[in-house]
Amino acid sequence: MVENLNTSCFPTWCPGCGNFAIWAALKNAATQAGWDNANTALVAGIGCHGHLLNFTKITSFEGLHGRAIPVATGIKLANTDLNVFVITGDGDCLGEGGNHLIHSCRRNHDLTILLHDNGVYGLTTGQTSPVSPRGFKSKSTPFGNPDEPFRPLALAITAGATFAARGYAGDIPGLSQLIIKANNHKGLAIIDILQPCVTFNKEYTHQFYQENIYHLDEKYNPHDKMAALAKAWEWGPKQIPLGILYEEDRPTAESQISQIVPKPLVYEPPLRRDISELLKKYS
Ligand SMILES: Cc1ncc(C[n+]2csc(CCOP(=O)(O)OP(=O)(O)O)c2C)c(N)n1
Ligand code: SF4
Ligand SMILES: [Mg+2]
Repeated sequence: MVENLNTSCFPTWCPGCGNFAIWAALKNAATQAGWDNANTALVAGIGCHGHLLNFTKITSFEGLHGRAIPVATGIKLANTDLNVFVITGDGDCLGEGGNHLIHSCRRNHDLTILLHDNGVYGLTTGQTSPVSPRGFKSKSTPFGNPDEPFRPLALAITAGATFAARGYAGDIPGLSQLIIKANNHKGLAIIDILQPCVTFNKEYTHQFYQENIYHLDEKYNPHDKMAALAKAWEWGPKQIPLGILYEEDRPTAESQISQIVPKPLVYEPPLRRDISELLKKYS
């Protein structure tokens, strides 16, 4: 049982930042599910979200901006026994790293993506991101964002994600359970986490979310792809659904690679080849 998942680093997030709650939810989930240094790896991109790695005592790797997913994919392919989490931001995952999101969903890699969705580039002081609303004023769009925002879960479901959910940083117990369910799912699981950036996003505030989110009820069927897509497109006054929007049972990428099915690659002895003749030829 994991007892203390805090490192000696004191969190540097702004007071009131939604990242604190996501961090707490992840630690709750890890404590309940028994994730630790030996069985779990966290991979982050660059952004305020990525600082979470510095404060959490679980094996981790901070990649380049937009490249968390390919690093996580490599770790999972090397050791399929690990729980592998991607800690990413809306800029990291949908802007610079958007192509990696699409293809990891298409291939159904067995990863859990926690998308810290604050609607801005927080770390670089609040530029407009692919999910910022149309008309959003920031340093990069001082006259208002002229572009339509992405709906991240609609993109993920269309690309082939087999688990798509939305959580809210203001609900730590609910988010903890969602994280456990996402990791239990075999295949590409993504949670779009509504995360207020109290410093740079004055539109998507706690008050905005509390007024506009609602929970999917028990009658909702998460196995109906078209219904899930309709839910993923919902965004408006009192119209932001939370919960598991989509769930599908489909073979993972890892389960279809014959070389790693019998046992994880990491347990194979290193393959030694004599390349002295080759070296002589080209030296
Ligand atoms: C290759 C590369 N491009 C751009 C940057 C600059 N950069 C660092 S973080 C960031 C955006 C972060 O936004 P997001 O992923 O939403 O994370 P947040 O800070 O909001 O958590 C950018 C553009 C970088 N570090 N590396
Ligand atoms: S800039 Fe925004 S996302 Fe970054 S730590 Fe501050 S409140 Fe959080
Ligand atoms: Mg962001």
